[in-house]
Amino acid sequence: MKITSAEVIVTSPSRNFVTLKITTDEGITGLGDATLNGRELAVATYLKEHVTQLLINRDPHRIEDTWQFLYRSAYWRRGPVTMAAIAAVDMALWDIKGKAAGMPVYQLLGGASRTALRTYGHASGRDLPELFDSIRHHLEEGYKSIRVQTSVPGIKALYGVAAQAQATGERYDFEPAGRGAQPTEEDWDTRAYLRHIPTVFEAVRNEFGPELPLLHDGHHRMTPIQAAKLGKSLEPYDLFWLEDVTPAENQDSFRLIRQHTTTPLAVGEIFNTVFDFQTLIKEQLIDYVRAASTHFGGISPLKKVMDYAAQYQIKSGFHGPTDVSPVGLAAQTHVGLAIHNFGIQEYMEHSEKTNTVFEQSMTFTDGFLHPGDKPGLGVELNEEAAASFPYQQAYLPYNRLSDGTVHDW
Ligand code: GCO
Ligand code: MG
Repeated sequence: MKITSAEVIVTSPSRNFVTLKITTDEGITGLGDATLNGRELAVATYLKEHVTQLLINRDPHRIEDTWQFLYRSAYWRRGPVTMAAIAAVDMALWDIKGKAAGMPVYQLLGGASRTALRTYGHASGRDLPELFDSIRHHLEEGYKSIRVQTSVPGIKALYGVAAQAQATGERYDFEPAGRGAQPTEEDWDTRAYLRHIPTVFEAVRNEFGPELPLLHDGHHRMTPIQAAKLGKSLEPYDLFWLEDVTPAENQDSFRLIRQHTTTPLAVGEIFNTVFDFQTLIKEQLIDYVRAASTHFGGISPLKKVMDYAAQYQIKSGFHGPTDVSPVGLAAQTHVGLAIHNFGIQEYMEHSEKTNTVFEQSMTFTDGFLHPGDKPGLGVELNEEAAASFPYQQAYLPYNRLSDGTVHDW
């Protein structure tokens, strides 16, 4: 079999998605996700200008060789743009291999290690009544584990909080606010946040009892010592995990956090390669790997990092927001089903429009995801529908402290 074409398709059903479609001389096609939220066209251009022509005439079965070729021959390694581009090729080749074999990708990765993947959903609210409603709504939808985010008194910022969505009955990121020529600017105050969050978890535990697994995302906004303090103050509420407490470029800083708290830690949604996890895994400084197949170079390296993490009893908690396309989500669902050290899968449900563009065999039943048993990844692109949603410039918001300083997030 030989690759005869590789096309990049940019579509924006409710968010921007970059998809690579590889076609072979046997008529089998494969899809890969190359979406990098807020910097989508950089990856689309990287693929179009520097990668697609290199794929023509290659044997699509040689997934590892193609991965190593793209990673090493570029000379310039790593980084989100490069790794999202390589991820798309890797996923598309696994999709083709699965279709050629007549098997879903998880079978090629060793077969199912469980019946389905437990997920967590995003509950949020501007205040406790709104938050409680949102938690109840998620429980009714079948979710068994819940991420809890709220507004903080004194901070106007609402990232991760479904303020508008509450009013319209939709989730906050179906129609993200950040579309347009400039990113939205938000405000931030870490001390106010640190005072408030333990009171929220206390209230949630009082209302929903001790069993419900609860998660929280700190979005890189704390210093290591502030993170240690938050982890410690949340210990009575027995979190499933506390995510991205501090920017993780400096992996060593997690030693300090770990010395102070037994709250489980999840890190890595913005990581690109195993090297970003090296110290965190080998020193057992984290409990969950948050990588996304799309930003981590695809299915092949995601499987490898999880095998490395398994030696240290670290589990998966792959990044699955709606800016990972249904193709990227499917890719990591196949990995999650196959590996032994699966932990939990983030799941938010894509919008109706997105589901029209990407036809999926994935199912979400009673809080559990399954990628389905169609050969390959189980996602088909409706190109006509994709073409009806042209790209729209969109940025993530960012935040500043009260004195105007740009802050981490
Ligand atoms: C999460 C994330 C997202 C990211 C978003 C950026 O835990 O799901 O933090 O909300 O901010 O994916 O593109
Ligand atoms: Mg996060």
